[in-house]
Amino acid sequence: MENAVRKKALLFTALVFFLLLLQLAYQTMNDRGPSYYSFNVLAIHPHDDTSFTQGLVYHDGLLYEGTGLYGRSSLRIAELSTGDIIEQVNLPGDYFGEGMTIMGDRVYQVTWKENTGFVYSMDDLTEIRSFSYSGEGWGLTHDGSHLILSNGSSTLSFLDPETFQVVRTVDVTYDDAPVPDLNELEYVDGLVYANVWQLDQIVLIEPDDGVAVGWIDLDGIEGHLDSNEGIDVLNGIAYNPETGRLLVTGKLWPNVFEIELVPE
Ligand SMILES: [Ca+2]
Repeated sequence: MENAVRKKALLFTALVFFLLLLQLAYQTMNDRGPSYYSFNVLAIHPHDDTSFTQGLVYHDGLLYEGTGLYGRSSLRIAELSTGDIIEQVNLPGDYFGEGMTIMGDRVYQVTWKENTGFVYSMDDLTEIRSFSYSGEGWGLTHDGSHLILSNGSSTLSFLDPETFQVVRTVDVTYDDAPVPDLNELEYVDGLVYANVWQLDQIVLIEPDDGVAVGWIDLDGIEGHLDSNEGIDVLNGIAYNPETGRLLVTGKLWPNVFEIELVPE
């Protein structure tokens, strides 16, 4: 009898201990602060230094890029390793091209203040249709179900890829303060990576609640450029899922950098 009681007490203690451990593990997971990364440059590729980069996506050894400025906006496909442009379509002169993304076999591209987006076939950039949306267009990516659009504020909009209606929006915050100037985007492993306009910083965003869960500090990356002459700001994030590396560039930059993240 005494043994049975002792066994029960032991079991109960073990259970309490297990539950405490579980709670501790759960707390550790949820209390985890933001992650901070610096970078290592692993490869440097050529990039058209007349390209005012606004959107960048990697796919099968190719770099898809949307470029801006009135009269110079385009969508192009280039070989990553050589920078050679394989396909290019130019936007009408009164459209300022902005972010682009590849979803399924289509390329979506938005424009800055023209409230117009374009859909192209992925292979040869044949225009399939155009669409309208309200507000400015800056960066564009997708999470597999919705297009994700930035507009220079701290708000991301999730759009239905067929109707282009806004399904929901999320406000991006870091330490409970808004993170403004969100620009070029890339969806990587469940997070939205965003260039912050005019900063050498990429913010990692939890798309459900907009909380900034990490930062990549790219300060000093411009020192790796073949030339700094006439360059504009960092803008352009692509992701190679085969290597897990990010590809980053900037407006009018002569290079695209393949980088790995270094936890700080
Ligand atoms: Ca991108």
